[in-house]
Amino acid sequence: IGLGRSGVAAVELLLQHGATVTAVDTAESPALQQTASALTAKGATCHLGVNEIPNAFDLAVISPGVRLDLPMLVSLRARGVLVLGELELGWQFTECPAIAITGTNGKTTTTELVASLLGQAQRRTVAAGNIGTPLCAMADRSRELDAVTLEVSSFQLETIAEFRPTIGVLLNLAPDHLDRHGSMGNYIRAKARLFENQRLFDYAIVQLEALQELGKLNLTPPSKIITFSATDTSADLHLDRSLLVSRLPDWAGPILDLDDCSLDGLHNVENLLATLAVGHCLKISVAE
Ligand code: UMA
Repeated sequence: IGLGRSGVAAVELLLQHGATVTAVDTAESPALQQTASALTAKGATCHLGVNEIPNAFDLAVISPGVRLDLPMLVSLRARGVLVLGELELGWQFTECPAIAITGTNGKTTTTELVASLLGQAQRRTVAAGNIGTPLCAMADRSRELDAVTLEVSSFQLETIAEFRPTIGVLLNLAPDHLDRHGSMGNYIRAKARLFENQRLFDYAIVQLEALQELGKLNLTPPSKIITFSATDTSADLHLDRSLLVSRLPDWAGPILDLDDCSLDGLHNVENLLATLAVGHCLKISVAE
């Protein structure tokens, strides 16, 4: 449901794997008609401008922009149809570990930083997800990667089932998309789903202030937690005057002097701290 970038990628992935696919969009426009023609040529059945799906289905895959209370979805659920988001579908075809980054601000920058860090250390990765390339569009190529670096939104996290990043990063939490989620609590609950399938040996890299918010809702990640903060020196990775400092037992001491870098704003300090923490989890050494 939804024929934007995510929906098209999901339809193409399902067709490639032999599924019978009906693609629908509640809107109708010349651009959507072009998209529908291209998908029809590949074997999908497309319906534009519809509010109901007559056929019987085993699975409905929804685009992140589709609200869960869309009447068509409510009726599919009532008919017992399994509803998954595009990210979850992509994950089920992904054959490499995921590093997933979420948070209200800085997701795209940090996803780019992490992908660039991996690239410089000769680790094969692709930046995908909310950043622009849907996971479904590259899942079939994921076997060749060391990890996929995913920017993940609260919309995408709302409809996961088994998605489990080996490293999950939560940058910060501020009110956002409340029209969709209804309340700050629901928004935080959606963001916290990043960690819900993690195992004890996975990593959760979380801004200290955001971790406190998760704690209030009993949503503390079940995995190994590394905290960071640009304003609280009790975090594992923190800012002390101009120094980025680690207090992790196996990486204790100053990491970087910001006086030697051109980096503006505490938000960018936190994006960098989170990226450095990812590098630490992946055992990327400075020499690499
Ligand atoms: N649609 C319906 N019914 C609905 C709602 C939408 O049929 O009730 C249809 C629209 O008519 C449209 C299509 O769905 O044809 C659009 O789907 P979409 O809104 O999910 O957009 P995509 O093009 O698939 O892009 C999505 C993400 N969009 C959203 O989450 C809103 C893109 O994030 C993402 O880059 C892309 O998948 C690839 O993964 C954009 C975004 O704004 C950048 N994200 C939000 C944010 O960053 O704050 C969450």
